[in-house]
Amino acid sequence: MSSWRLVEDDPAPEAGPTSGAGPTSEATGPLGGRTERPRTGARRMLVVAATVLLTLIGAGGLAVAGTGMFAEKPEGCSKPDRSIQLYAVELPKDGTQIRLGYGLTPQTASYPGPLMEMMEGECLAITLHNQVSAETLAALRTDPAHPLGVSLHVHGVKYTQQSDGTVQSGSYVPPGESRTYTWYAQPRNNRTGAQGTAGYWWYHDHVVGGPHGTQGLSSGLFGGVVVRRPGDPKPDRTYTVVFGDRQSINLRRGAATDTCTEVNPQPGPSCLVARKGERVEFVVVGIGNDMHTFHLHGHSWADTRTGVISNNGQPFVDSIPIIDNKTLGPGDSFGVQVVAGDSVGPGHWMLHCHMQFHSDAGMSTMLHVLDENGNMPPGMDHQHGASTAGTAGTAGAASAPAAGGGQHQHN
Ligand SMILES: [Cu+2]
Repeated sequence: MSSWRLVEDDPAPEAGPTSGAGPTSEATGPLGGRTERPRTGARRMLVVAATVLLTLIGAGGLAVAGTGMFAEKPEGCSKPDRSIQLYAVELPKDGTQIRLGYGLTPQTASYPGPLMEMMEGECLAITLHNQVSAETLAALRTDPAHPLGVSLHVHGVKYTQQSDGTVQSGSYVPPGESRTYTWYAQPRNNRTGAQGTAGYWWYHDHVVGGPHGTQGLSSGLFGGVVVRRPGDPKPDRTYTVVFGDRQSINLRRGAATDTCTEVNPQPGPSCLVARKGERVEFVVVGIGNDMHTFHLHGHSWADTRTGVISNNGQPFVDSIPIIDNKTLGPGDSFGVQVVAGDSVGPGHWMLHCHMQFHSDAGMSTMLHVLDENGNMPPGMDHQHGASTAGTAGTAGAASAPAAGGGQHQHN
């Protein structure tokens, strides 16, 4: 059996007290154990004893992983507290764009995928079933030598390499197959210094199209993750809002970002709706190549882990900024909680990227805040167009006709 071995080199003792450049105080290795010192002058030396490891890289190679060479589950996670099934499926195309989605059932797959909610300390096993055809995955592939599959890669929580969701580690799922990924929401530990994992994160494919899952991301394989602590405020509703390339919100732009109907609007990735007084949570994620800013009209939040201040009896904490706009780069995620319509009332509240050419190109949607009974009071007109070129004038448009061009108007 091969192994990598990292040999920590001690400072050369005969070199004298003044000649040793660089840090010389590290008399012990990271684990406190003194090691044999090859006096090579190199501060560190990687020893590759054999090349068998290379044979582990590739399809099926890590099947040996469960045998104990690697721990399959992170420390403290010897047995999953909960198991769920997740399906990767192909969804109807958006124009010519292939769309994929994750779902707790194949029928409910969407982009973004389902919110993964965990409590700190919890260990979650997710079995991913790849129902996307080889043909579709091949169409998304940028390199004909790249393997076909989908995966599940998560940010923020703990996992071993077998749950990394990459080709490099062999932790992906070929078409028609399944694989179980294990996530551990490691709790804060003051004794060990572990910071904990509570917060807002996300998951995504890391395999479709190429080694970084770029085509999986741009096709819809992503979703939000929330790790809570006991005592965290519980939202009434959570929406995952993913800002991406081509001025997109959840891969949609313009009128497609808001498909709420006046009667019985169905909350979902393209319909953000709440009743006044409800605690609404947004899991905000950046994908792609662009910077964005997340702005919500009429509402503000604390720039903290949860978006709220745990005041412990102190009503004001001036060291924590209260904001209504937050910058988001690719791979970033954060969460906020707001009380819908608090002090501002029901209405159609814009939610948009504040990079002006993004919002002008259609990177803008609405949070529809109804009254406590679920009605929109009279006089709350709004309209939005299917603008992709920034040509639609919106000022003074309250009386514009509701028909045509993807425009609609709610009263
Ligand atoms: Cu933007």
